[in-house]
Amino acid sequence: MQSMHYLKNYINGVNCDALSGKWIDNYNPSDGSVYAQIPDSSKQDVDKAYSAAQAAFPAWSTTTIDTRSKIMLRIADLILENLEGLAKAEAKDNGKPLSLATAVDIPRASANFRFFGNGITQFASKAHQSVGLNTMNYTLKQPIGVVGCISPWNLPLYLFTWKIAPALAAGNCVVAKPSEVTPMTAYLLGDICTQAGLPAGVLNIVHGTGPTAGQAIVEHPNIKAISFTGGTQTGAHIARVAAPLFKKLSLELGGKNPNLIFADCDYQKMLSVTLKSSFANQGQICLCGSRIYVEETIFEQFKKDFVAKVASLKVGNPFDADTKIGALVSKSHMEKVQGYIEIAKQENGTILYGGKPVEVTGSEQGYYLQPTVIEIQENQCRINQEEIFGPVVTLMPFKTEAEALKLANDVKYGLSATIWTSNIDRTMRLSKDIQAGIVWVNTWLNRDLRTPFGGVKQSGVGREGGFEALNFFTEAKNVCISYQGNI
Ligand code: TXE
Repeated sequence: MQSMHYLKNYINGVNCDALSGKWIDNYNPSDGSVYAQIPDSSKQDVDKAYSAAQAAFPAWSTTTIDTRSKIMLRIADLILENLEGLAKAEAKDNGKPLSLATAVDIPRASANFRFFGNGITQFASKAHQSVGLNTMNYTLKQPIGVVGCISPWNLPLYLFTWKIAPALAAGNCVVAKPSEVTPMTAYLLGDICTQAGLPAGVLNIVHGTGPTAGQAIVEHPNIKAISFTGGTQTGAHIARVAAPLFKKLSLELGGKNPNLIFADCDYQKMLSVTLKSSFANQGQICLCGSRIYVEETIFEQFKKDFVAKVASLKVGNPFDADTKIGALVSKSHMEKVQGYIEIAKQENGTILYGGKPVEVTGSEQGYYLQPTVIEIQENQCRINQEEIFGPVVTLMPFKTEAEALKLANDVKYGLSATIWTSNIDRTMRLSKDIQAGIVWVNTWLNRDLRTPFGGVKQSGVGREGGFEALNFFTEAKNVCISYQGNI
């Protein structure tokens, strides 16, 4: 029998229980078992975390950049030193293949700290001399104070650290909440931060549900900025709660991203990358290309080749080396995704492959679903308009570039888009006109951390990444000094 893990909040550098003494079950999605309990934190725990952060702020915000940077880099190193354990914890908690957690999630969490640990040393303010008026302006980039970071379950440590690292590097103190569905690696990060020498209270991690612990962070009158990644509906709710409190908000929300495939593309490269952009992480990445549009002349060929490749993906236990598709994150999410497959049938979608749960031997109670490809008749059907966030893609042909663009933009989301073509003029035209924050051409999920990341329309507000993130986590204050004489 497996032993139960009891996770703790990390407040003021100390691991502690929720003040209420209440717990929430944490499931292993690969076999449906409850394997851990997490603190069911309330407003009182968030208040306690805030007080610790506020007390730590004067010292942390005046710590030299060199010292701050060294601590960030030490955290990055320690994450890598603990790669194996963290990757196993992530795979168990989330259901993603261990190979993916090992190759992508945990290295990227380390890279986030390394990037912002180095980045803060390059984050400079500007000076503007007004010649003739005899004034000199300079801009201070000051840390905001105590900020809130709320992250989702799909890329747990990857996205948690993507927020925390720039917030800390910029000199803020943080109250952070990971998703209650995948709390494990955030819990393990607390000890790593202590080992790295992060002073007590600078980072506080509060576990619990969104409507209780998450809402308490958003409602806290003195937590002055919120960086949130999650669903669009939750994002809209957070924006409503935060607006009267005049908080800075960064909202990275859902996506329903088009993948436009033209006949003149590098076909083999497109096929293998499209397989990844459709089903990586069980399709639970906001950047997945879940709407596939293919030029009519190659549509039948693509259908045949793509379905053959999809059929070769092994659905299995996350810990099996050859697993390409692990478990969905939770029972309720599995039911949501299956619900969309039923909707597809009512909408006269043709299921070209998949659509059924998979029983994995030895893990019969796990949440496994076949990768699913559905040919649709109309762009406006629900499965092509709503974020399913699972291993399900839609497929539709187009005749002209203009039609492809219209189909791509005919959706309420605008996070990313992928274009497959060898025509440079087409690339330039479409990249300009596609309504998205990120456009990939002949590639997917290629990320340079210096580049801006975020969406338009209902995919969010604000940009993360590079100096965009450091700008978000600082206030710009202009100082104008009048001087005598000519300089
Ligand atoms: O996300 P939520 P859920 C999409 C995806 C998914 C849907 C719902 O379509 O099916 O969202 O997923 C916290 N105040 N994405 O319900 O609720 C919550 O505890 C403050 C896309 O899991 O948005 C968690 O930490 N916080 C997405 C975080 O918000 C609140 C990734 C995200 O949870 C809160 C995940 C509240 N009132 C889901 N309510 C992406 N953009 O990548 C919840 N939370």
